[in-house]
Amino acid sequence: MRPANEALIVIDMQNDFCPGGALAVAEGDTVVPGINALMDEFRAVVLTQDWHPVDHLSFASQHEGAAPMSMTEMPYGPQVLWPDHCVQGTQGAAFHPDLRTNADLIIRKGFRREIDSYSAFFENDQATPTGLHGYLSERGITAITLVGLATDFCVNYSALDGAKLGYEVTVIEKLSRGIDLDGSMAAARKAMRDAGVVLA
Ligand code: VGL
Ligand code: ZN
Repeated sequence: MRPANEALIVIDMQNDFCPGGALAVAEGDTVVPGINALMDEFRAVVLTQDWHPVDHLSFASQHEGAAPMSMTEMPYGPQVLWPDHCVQGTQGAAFHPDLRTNADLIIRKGFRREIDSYSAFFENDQATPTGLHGYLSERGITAITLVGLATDFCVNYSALDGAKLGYEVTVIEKLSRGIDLDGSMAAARKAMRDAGVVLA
């Protein structure tokens, strides 16, 4: 059993990010058994859930003529336009059916139409908090281990924000899978390393 100051944060293990889903990550489902087993080691387990309104502005469908996986400019900076995914209340937004959901907290993100939210700590404007930092700090948690989907987006941005907030951050790469859009996997691994994140 890990000490009480350590939390496991399971990022976006949802149907839409698994094979057959709207924004499938290759082999995304293969990490479920390992994540389930790891939950037993931690006294604090948090799940995150990508949770978009049907007209979310990160969806290519909301931008006339835009193709999925193309780029746009939002007021807060560049943004990938995704296929519609993780719409609130749909099966696609539900957790993978085999994922253990006996977590202490489920944090939902990306529910504001105008702002996407990759990180579990801050939305993509880098300013709007999700509340996770308040929760973890009130519980005295100082070290976090991240697993889940996708390595190069939500796991990466959560790890970078966690490091910025002063947490000791570990990403377990074999319990995470990436989208790899235009070299985003290599860029994410370098950014995490540079920020002092341990890639285990
Ligand atoms: C994610 C793209 C869009 C993720 C979420 O969980 O990595 N990626 N929304
Ligand atoms: Zn999303």
